[in-house]
Amino acid sequence: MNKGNYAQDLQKLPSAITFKIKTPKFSPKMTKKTIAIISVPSLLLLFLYMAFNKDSIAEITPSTYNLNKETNAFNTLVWADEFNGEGPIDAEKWFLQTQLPPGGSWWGGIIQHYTNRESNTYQKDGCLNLVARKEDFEDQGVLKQYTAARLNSKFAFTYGRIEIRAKLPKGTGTWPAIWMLNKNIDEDGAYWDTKGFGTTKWPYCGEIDILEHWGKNQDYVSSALHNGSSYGEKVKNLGGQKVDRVSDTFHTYTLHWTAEKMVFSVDGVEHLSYAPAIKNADTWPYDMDYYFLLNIAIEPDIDPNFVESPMVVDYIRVYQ
Ligand SMILES: [Ca+2]
Repeated sequence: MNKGNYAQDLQKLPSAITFKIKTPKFSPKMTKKTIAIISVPSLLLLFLYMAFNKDSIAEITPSTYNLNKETNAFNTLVWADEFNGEGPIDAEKWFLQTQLPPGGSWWGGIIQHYTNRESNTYQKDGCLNLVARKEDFEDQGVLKQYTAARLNSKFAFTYGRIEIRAKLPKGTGTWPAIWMLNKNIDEDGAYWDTKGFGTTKWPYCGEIDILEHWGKNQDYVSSALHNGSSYGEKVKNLGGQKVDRVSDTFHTYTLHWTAEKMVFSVDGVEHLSYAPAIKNADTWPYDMDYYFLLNIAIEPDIDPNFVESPMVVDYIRVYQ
């Protein structure tokens, strides 16, 4: 969702992540015996680490992945919203993010306000309705011509099978997304940041785009991973597929997320699998808690005849 959206922030980021390794400081009083006591177990640990690491690299093969997949069946429902209420969304499960980023515009040149009003987000007939509208609306001293909403889940988790049944809005210039961010993202106004978890800048925190749809490319749904190794012009971990009448019929969007890989599919048909050969802080910041975001962005090329269009979500379910 944030693809290429943080150009200004990125300029402030260091060109590489560096790790400082603390070396023990030996005082003149330390004897050779002391040094031997410290270094012998250290060398043993290093040897064991190398031996173990070699084995674990050898273990990751397609055949053993299937074995892991079996053990990662994820059949226990741990969190869900079926959207069975009427009216406002469940405040115990969702936070409506409205605070504008510095400068007064959401990243990527999108032009809507995100509001916490029921007219943009409500439950009806067993579904969430997240509605993008053309309307003048002033908030935080800024007048805009479009409104929508940006939900943050108050539930965050690591690994699982995620199922979302949804219909997407229609219209050139609409950009709906159901995605995830690391709980540790440093983003003022985001739910987990307001709870004190915001320590890490995008893209190093990590992002998981379960589904995105651009109204200008109707019925093509895509998924992507953003992290220290893939962002902005460097984005390479993406995939998508054509889906039948994505705005008029419900489809089930699934992410299967294990310690080994992520697999994205629609109605059981895969379109992206992500399993970097080398997993490190840049390629795989995905052994940590993530939360859901649902939003509809409005791009500047919005159809001048656009009035309103909803993202309708029947359910979101997380199995572990
Ligand atoms: Ca439902």
